[in-house]
Amino acid sequence: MLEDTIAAIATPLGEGGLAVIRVSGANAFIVTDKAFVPRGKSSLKTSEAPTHTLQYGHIVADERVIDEVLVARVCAPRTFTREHTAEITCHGGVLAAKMVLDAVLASGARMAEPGEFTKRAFLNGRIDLAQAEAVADLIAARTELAAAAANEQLAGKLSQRINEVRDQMMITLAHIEAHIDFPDEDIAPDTQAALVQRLRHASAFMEELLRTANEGQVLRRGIRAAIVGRPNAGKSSLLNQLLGHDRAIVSHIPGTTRDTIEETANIRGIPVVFIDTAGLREGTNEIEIEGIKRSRTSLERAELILHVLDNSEPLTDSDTTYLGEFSNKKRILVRNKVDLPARLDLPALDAPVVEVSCATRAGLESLKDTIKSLVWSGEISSDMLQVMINSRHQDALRRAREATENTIEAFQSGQTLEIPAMELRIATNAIGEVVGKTTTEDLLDAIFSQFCIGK
Ligand SMILES: Nc1nc2c(ncn2[C@@H]2O[C@H](COP(=O)(O)OP(=O)(O)OP(=O)(O)O)[C@@H](O)[C@H]2O)c(=O)[nH]1
Ligand SMILES: [Mg+2]
Repeated sequence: MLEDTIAAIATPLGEGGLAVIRVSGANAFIVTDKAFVPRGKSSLKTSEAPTHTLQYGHIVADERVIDEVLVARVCAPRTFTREHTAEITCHGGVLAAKMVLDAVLASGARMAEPGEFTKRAFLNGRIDLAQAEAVADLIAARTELAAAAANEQLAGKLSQRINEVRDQMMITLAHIEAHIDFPDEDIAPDTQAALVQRLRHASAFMEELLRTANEGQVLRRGIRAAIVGRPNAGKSSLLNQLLGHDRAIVSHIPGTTRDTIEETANIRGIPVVFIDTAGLREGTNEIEIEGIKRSRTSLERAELILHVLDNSEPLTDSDTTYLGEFSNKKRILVRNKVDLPARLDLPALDAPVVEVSCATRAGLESLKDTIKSLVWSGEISSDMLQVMINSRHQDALRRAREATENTIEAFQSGQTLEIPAMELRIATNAIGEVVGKTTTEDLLDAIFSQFCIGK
């Protein structure tokens, strides 16, 4: 598969000033030559141009000029894929880019699969698996913080630490295996103590990384926060204030919101998907009943609940019911309308209470702080950003840690050396999965198919 030359549009589909068609593979320049006619005195064919230069000319198909373009020639190995790469910059617009791509495909390139450029970068050893995943994270990042974390991973900070520990574990394994091969020599007690010490160190390191899993997930996926409460409490007003624009209809008529409305906001660097819902009550008509059903579904799927209460009205029986109902969820009680005379008597509950006014914007910043502190354990130190693991890493590290603990135990209970050796082999394989030292074709497919085409 690495033999053929692949091509794809690397820029988003849609209208834009420019679009880029990327061509990568051993024949990238031969393929491009067939579609590209240099123009002007100093322009050269792609195959004849010096590396890292731009050539001006036309893309031609069936002797017809399709577009006026600039072609970059970038020779292996100093490219993203480590293969010869031509990048054709043409006019933006879905049709122009598509016609240039078609011309390149007709000249002998194959349409790239999603993530195939990045996959080649991995297979050719330019980046490891954790870094490849960071490319996808970077594209998907919705906040600067998420992008910063992805950049650190792309730069290899996580990989570096993983590799250091894995190396230590491999040395230990080699040591044990040497003793299996020469059974006459026992491992000296102080050597064994040193080996155990090294494994303890590795295990503690994995434990530390595993602690970033939650934050890693939060940054990558964002969290879902449902805004619920009885009709007219000010849920839609709160959504609008948190988003900073008038997304949902607000009115004094109870039951305004029927359908659920979802939109992402950047809350202190964390992508939060806010879901405005229909006010909870015994529905009076078919549409409202359906709306309330949807509110309930959103509620179940949400990781956080913002329960909005009207500070200017006394608590009703249904409020009390809902307060009890949501008590098993991570939640914030939002006392809205504090600009009006207070008539709400809220019982003491085990949840943070924040007073806000959507009319004056009072309390909104402190609500954002509360949201952040609930979903983020501790401070977002720049140190943590370097190593925000994802769920695949989490799974691999859990297995690696467990096998490391088993190794220590087997050692200490004086089992024959085959047992700790076997456990330690499992552990090194598992930790190697993070950076792709141990992989399967299925795993690679699963990872790279999540990419967009052209990346
Ligand atoms: N004085 C005051 N009025 C508010 C405040 N927040 C919302 N309101 C008013 O309360 C009414 C209801 O607001 P909405 O945001 O539509 O309430 P909701 O909870 O989405 O209502 P439903 O969609 O019907 O369930 C509107 O007239 C808002 O202008 C506030 O902080 N202070
Ligand atoms: Mg509403």
